[in-house]
Amino acid sequence: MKYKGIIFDLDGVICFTDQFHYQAWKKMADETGIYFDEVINNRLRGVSRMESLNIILERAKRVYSDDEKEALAEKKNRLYVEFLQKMSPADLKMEVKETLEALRRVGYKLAIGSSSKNAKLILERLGLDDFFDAVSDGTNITRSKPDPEVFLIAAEYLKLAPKECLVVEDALAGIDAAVSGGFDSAGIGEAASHEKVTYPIARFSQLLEIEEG
Ligand code: B16
Ligand code: MG
Repeated sequence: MKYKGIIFDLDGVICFTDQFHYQAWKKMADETGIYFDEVINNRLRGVSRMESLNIILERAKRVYSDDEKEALAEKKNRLYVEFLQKMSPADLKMEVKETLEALRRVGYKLAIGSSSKNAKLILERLGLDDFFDAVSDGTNITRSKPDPEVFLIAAEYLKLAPKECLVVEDALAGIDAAVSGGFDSAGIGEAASHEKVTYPIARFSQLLEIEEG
């Protein structure tokens, strides 16, 4: 096997909570009187909560204090968590579930490398709380993607070197993070077009072909 471990981004790879992020940010922005749309939302993929807010505030008509920003980020998160509470194992795509199980059978160590502070809640809602060998997320990092910290910590949790791990990402910032951490990567969605991605893939199940190749 070319790799011993696989580190998965969560949002956009294992689950699809983009619309929940969008709707929660949109409500916060509308109530605060700040313009926000799906194009701006695309720039928030893989980016931390506070950095996402800073991007949204580029369209604000005044400067917000740190305390005000905390309050806005908390408001968005409360709305977002309400959506997450409605998720269930039925929201885990069969293709994702079966591929993860097949990769596990092959003998890979499997980890999560997500910017989200809600990663453990999402895994629990999907019925994946005990599935991964390690979870590195927004609660154990000080720098968000494109910094490689979240993936370096995931590799450390797996007791593997970056070269022994493959990172799976949907965000351009996530591929940048993988590259600067010394990881090979598989890019899905927008990340498949990154010029430095090792394996562009169109479907999650193609990870099984990488293992064979
Ligand atoms: P939270 P990922 C990222 O998750 C999302 O893509 C990004 O849109 C979000 O702002 C970030 O998590 C922080 O999420 O507010 O829940 O801490 O793609 O790195 O799994
Ligand atoms: Mg993502």
